[in-house]
Amino acid sequence: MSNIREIAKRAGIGIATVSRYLNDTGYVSDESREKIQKIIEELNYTPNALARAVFTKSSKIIGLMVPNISNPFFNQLASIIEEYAKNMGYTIFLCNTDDDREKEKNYLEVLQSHRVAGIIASRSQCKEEYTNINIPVVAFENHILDSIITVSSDNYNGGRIACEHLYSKNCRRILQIRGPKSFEATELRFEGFMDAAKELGVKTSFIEFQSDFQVEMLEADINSMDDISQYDGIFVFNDIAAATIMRSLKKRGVKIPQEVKIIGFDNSFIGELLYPSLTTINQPIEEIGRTIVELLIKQINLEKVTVKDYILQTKLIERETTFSRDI
Ligand code: XLF
Repeated sequence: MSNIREIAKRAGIGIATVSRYLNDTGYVSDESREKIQKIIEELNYTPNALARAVFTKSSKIIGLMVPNISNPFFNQLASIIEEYAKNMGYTIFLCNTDDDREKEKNYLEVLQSHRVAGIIASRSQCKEEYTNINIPVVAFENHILDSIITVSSDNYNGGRIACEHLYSKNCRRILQIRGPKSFEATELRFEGFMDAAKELGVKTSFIEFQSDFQVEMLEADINSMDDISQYDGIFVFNDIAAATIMRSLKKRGVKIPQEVKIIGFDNSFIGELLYPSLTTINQPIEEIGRTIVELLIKQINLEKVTVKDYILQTKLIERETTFSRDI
């Protein structure tokens, strides 16, 4: 990787002069300034990052990109990652991308310019932007490049389990609330659910939501839904969206679970706080956080990591929203 030495060499100028220029700590002739600036541009480096790199060859900071910080699942995941990273001597630099490609792209530049030791990219919306990155990266859910390791839950099987559970509770007219198409995880949940529904011969309709948690957007999606009373079971692609659906159903006077049974996905902390409490599919969040940090630090330490896809097991957590008896 290029550094101050390389700039000095290419410009044919002493390291001390380059350092003075980068840190703005003394006289540098106009001619030298021009030469240094030209090399910096050729190398595509920001002066600040270079200046810092003089003192710290590699920082002890991990950049954590989360797609939606207001979603309880990502609150939990971030704090687990932070804890594991801290135990390994690293600090987290938190970036909330809002599933927005431009925001993610900008954060990527900021993280590079701060010379972070590694990056965790959750539900990334970028691909080619990662091509020339010289920093270890681990992805959560959305795949980025073949060279980047991806960790995720077994979303396909989770979708199957959700369908089989509703079926076992005698639901025969099921509505599936599907996530945005750019979320690989929820697309797999959808596929797993549909495959199981086909095998069991259950009639399933679906509608697609545009985001996983922006209250106004979810409310708008819900209000545009047709008559929900025709369904006896609903599978929602994550817990926070399930909470919003439950609120809307209750406002319409629909009884859960007597008239309609609901199952979410995540097993984030809100599920137990809801009334009735939410049946859901557990994502092994502790294991996800630990695996991500371990894989990233192995790469930072230049250890060989061969498996490219880590898929962690999902399971059913049964609570009141799918009880057969009254609650
Ligand atoms: O990306 C998916 C969709 O939402 C993620 O695992 C989550 O389930 C978190 O709530």
